[in-house]
Amino acid sequence: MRAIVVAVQLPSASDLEFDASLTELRQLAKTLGIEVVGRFTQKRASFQAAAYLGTGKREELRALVEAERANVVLIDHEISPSQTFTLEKELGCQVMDRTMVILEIFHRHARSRAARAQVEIARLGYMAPRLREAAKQAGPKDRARSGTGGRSGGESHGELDRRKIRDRIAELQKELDATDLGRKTQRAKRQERQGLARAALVGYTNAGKSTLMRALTGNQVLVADKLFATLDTTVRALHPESVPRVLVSDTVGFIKNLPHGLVASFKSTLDEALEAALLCHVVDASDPGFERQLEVTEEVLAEIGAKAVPRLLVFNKIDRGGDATALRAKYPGSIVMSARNEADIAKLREAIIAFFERDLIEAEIFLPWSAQNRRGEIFSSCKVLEERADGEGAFLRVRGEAEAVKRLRKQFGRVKEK
Ligand SMILES: Nc1nc2c(ncn2[C@@H]2O[C@H](COP(=O)(O)OP(=O)(O)OP(=O)(O)O)[C@@H](O)[C@H]2O)c(=O)[nH]1
Ligand SMILES: [Mg+2]
Repeated sequence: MRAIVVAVQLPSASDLEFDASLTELRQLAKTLGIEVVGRFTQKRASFQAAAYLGTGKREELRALVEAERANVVLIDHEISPSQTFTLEKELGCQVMDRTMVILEIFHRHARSRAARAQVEIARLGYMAPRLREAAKQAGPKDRARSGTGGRSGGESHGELDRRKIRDRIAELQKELDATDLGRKTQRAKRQERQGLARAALVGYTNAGKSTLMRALTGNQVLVADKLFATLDTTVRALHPESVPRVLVSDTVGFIKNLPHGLVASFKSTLDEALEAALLCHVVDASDPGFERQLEVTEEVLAEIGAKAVPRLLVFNKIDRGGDATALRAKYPGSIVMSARNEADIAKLREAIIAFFERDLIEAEIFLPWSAQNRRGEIFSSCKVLEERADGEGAFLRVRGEAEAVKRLRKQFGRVKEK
């Protein structure tokens, strides 16, 4: 596929922002295996109502499409179904807007049943008005012709499609509920994880979340230099294990103008992760547009109700570029690092553990000689700082999560709190 990327620059968009967005669209295209052979832009006060670009510009673009033998035009905004149709007719090639490109990537990368169902729901929501437009464009002739099909009398094309889509979405929703992410299982899982220390890696797509997940947990999650490599949330404990034991989750990445349907449909996947007590917001410090990416991520987090969760800002890929000193000065408390550097990974790990250690308490537990077979319980739920023994048994000074220590205290009566 050969593509031309096209965008209207509105007065509200700075040159820097505008260029960064088009570069990103190129990357999105690359992720889909589309070769970008040209770039075409226009400055306008607003999008042209009928066809996004002005009349003269559409002529120019048509010539460029022909000259470059392009077979698709990628628009860096979400445009209406009728704008898409008009453009396709005039340009004589396929037209995909930014939303459709992103949906297509999600569609191709979705592996699990849950992710597939979520993406399809979003795609159907996007397609519905476009099918309606197609039916409208096809006109009454087509309507009469397809009227000979098995459709019950009186129903227009549009109505039928709408109903079909509604039914399919309901079906997918049911399927989604039945998967691992189904509400019941989810609730059970949540209960299981309640009281456990949990951190989630969040951030713009391609920032390095999965790479850090791998480094922190030893889990073989997919790392790839493409956008939206990760669609499913994975949860693993820090490895080697820490006290307290910390569960880390890797999540789907965000992007500017993330289609609304996608945000909504991925909310259930994200919800689980966002119940974390700590969000490690990973930022690609080597990207010149990192500040905008940081903002976008914060906007999406606010949109899905995670505004108040404590953050650990992680500036990654510093080996590729970026000004570490400036970042540290501007974002106090942040971590500036490279996933390629083991000492940096250790630093990140320590910062995560330190966050949860604040909630730990210390206590002394008495374990009589007769109960030595239960040592394992203590060692697995707390960190044993010190141990001494007398004629009756062992005294263990432990540090652990308040819940765990209280439970031990109940079980092993004679304890002194510190
Ligand atoms: N040079 C350099 N490359 C990195 C670093 N961290 C990650 N990468 C690379 O960046 C690319 C994206 O990494 P991922 O871990 O897949 O990014 P992600 O945030 O999970 O991306 P999505 O799942 O698509 O949202 C991969 O090619 C990684 O090898 C780093 O610190 N330095
Ligand atoms: Mg990833």
